[in-house]
Amino acid sequence: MNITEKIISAHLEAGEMRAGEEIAIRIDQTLTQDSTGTMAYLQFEAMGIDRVRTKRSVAYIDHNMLQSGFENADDHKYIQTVAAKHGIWFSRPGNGICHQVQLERFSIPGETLLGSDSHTPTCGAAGMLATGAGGLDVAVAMGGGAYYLTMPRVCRVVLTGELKPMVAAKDVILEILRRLGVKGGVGKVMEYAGDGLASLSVPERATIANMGAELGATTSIFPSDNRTREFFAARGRAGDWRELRADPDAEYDEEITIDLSALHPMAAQPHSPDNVTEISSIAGIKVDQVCIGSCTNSSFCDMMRVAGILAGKHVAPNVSLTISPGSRQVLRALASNGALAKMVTAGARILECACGPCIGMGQAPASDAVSLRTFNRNFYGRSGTASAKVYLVSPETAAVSAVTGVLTDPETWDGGEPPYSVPELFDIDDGMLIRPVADTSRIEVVRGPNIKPFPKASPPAETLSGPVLIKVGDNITTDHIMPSNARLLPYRSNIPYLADYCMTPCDPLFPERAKAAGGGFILGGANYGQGSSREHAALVPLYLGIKAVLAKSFARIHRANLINNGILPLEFVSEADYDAAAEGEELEISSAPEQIRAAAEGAEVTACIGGREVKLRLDITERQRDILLAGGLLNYTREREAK
Ligand code: MIC
Ligand code: SF4
Repeated sequence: MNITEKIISAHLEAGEMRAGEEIAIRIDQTLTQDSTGTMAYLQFEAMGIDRVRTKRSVAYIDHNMLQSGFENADDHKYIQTVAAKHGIWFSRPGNGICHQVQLERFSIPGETLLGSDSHTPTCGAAGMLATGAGGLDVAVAMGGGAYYLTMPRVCRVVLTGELKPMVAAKDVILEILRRLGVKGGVGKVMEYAGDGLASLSVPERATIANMGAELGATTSIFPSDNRTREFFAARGRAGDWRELRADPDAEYDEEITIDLSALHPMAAQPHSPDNVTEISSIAGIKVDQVCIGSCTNSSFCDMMRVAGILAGKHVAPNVSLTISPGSRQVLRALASNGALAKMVTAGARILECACGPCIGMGQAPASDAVSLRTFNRNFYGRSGTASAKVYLVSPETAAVSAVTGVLTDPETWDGGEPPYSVPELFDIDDGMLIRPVADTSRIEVVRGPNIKPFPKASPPAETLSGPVLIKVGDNITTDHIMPSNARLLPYRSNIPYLADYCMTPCDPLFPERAKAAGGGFILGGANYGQGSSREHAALVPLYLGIKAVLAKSFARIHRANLINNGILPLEFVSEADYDAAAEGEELEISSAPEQIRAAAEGAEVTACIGGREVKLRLDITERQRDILLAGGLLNYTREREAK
């Protein structure tokens, strides 16, 4: 077996390990972060389960860190108390980015992890089967329920050779994105293998696993080998390590090979992570902002390379450089070995250990600015400045360019690759992690006024009808459907407030139109809903009365979020019907419950758009049929708990 099959077979609760079939796996660990966590815990509470039934569940605060009003602080308090009440670990604000901390402190090779964040696959770097999901799926897993997914195809990614100096792990994943594109990993696990692995540390593997999310992959996974053992030992966790490798005769559905020694520094140009080219072909662009950090590139190693490049240099006058170390452990190590002082002396603006600019929590660039970021997403408008041009690059490229003031190929940097050493044993301090306690009877869950009830789905009406409220193109992201920025993120537990911003990057009038019509339908292109796991991209449309989304195809997590919230994800059988449909046309799906039942048996769904009969696919399992008929996963789970 390959590694993916080994872990899945050890956790299989239902289904057969045949690519494309629905399977259910037992979840060992869960994680939530604050921007999706408030909703996930409200849903968990609604399920009426006292204490989590996983081996370990952790609640992080890392996204909504700017406290420009009471809202975020209230949400932090709610998450801290609700976590304590239900036996969940709590990572306090300041302790770091969820994926970085989870990898450092809690990852265990061979275990499963489900997180309410699309970059949960980061822990695949340590041999975990880690995947992102909507908050409701994570709530169910916290309650001990299995996680349902489509058995992925496994793509073996063979790494050969060794990276040249100043070429980074980021360039490896950018190369894969260049080759496969943002839909290239859909339905797949990217499983890494080959001689080249020996030269990649766990933090470097984490950069690659993290950004596998941008391929649309279910997850990415690395073997647990000597490099992994080193990583665990240095963090005082040798006891958590175990070896995990693919069998020599393991089979794979696909294979690609990357010769590490042939790679050069890359950049993903605006506005998509797969718009990749070699830096040398676009070098010289004047840079206004450089942001180093995020769950992709904020490890100790990343920071040490940056500090080494900045040492004795100064940031160019036209550049604002921000650095966010990924965790308090990283920050403490940088503070004690002097690297932090080098960064500060060079003129870097040090931010807290959090997502920060990656999710638009501050540091929005100037109008028309060029911003180089070591992050994973450069979707239109995500930085908080619509006219900004965001390039995704490695920490090496970012640091070198911050000094020169123009986009610079780090291979041309005089200084060469700065040497640094990794402590054999980090100075460990888990003082910002709060452990769960056994007796929770006296713990009060604190709910601030920003916590509003969330919309509940209901079983489908006999006839679903209404206007086509909007028609959008391919690769619409959840940042389009439910934008996130410093102004909106504080309202993640306030769906009525968020509703006024739904789809506004595509059309500012959408919310008004949806409200005036009392609901209707959304028409999308291919890969609709790519990007974030935010369930708000389904909850807010639910609140606005969206009954179904009709698209050419859907991204995995968003599709599951729609079903979980009782919204039909329908795919056009013929693209000509998508082409012909127009905003404003009336759409009707009659005998909806009956058609949903038939769809689970393989029948097509018939709709009428502007008087034309249109065939749609609703590719659902029997379980998904029952979820849709129950009016969403929460109703379905409650019914089953009651039984
Ligand atoms: C992101 O990177 O888009 C986020 C913010 O981490 C999201 C979660 C969210 O929308 O809250 C993700 O990747 O799932
Ligand atoms: Fe945070 Fe950015 Fe990572 Fe999302 S991608 S978890 S916003 S650092």
